[in-house]
Amino acid sequence: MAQLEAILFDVDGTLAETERDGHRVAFNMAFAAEGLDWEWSESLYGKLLAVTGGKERIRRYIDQYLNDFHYDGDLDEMIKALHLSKNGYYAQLVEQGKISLRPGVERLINEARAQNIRLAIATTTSMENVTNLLTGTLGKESIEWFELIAAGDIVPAKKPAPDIYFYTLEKMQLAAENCIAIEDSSNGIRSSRAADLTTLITPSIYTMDDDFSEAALIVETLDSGDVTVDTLRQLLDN
Ligand code: XBP
Ligand code: MG
Repeated sequence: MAQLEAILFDVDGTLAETERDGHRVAFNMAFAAEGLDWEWSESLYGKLLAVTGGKERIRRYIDQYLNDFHYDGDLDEMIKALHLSKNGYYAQLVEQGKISLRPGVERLINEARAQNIRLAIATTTSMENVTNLLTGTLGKESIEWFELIAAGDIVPAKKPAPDIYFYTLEKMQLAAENCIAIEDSSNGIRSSRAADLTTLITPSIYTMDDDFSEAALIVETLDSGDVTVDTLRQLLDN
């Protein structure tokens, strides 16, 4: 019988509703600071979320929505700088307390720690966004609660590719059958399932209508679904 050894958390949409009022707002702040008249509305951002990774998302926007855009310099460098600036604004928003954890996240983390379940983060977002979010919501020491934070460009292919989960399992010397992934999106569950991980879904604002047919369990939030460590153990047994 499989034993629950570790919980692997996605970040954006899963730990917190970061996209609409966090990353999106920060992208717009970075565009304005650069003198660009780009403005990502809530609905446009929903479409752009099909692309994972902030740098990749900016590039998709330029390719798909800005037919007349021409940049004389190195576009890769320009995107990199914009993205860095955006992450700076995101950090400010987190610091100002504009983003809080979703219901039940802190409770489940505490419960898992009390039972010596290993914890990790497997995300597409940049490392600094993860550490800023953890510090801003759970306190600085919480970074140590996670044995591994696998983030951003650490793997070449972002979700929905399974690379970030393969990387996490390998680094932690874990078998997929002994872990649960917690995700909020179809890109996330495609990634976790391709790595053979039993996956619990808590849909977020932008992902309510995603395809979650591969989920072991779908709950509105960890609290409303009464998700405990024992719930996760039962999912592995099924
Ligand atoms: C979500 C993402 C990220 C964020 C923005 O990843 O796709 O790109 O939207 O963060 P996950 P960056 O749900 O796996 O955490 O700008 O740092 O990419
Ligand atoms: Mg997510």
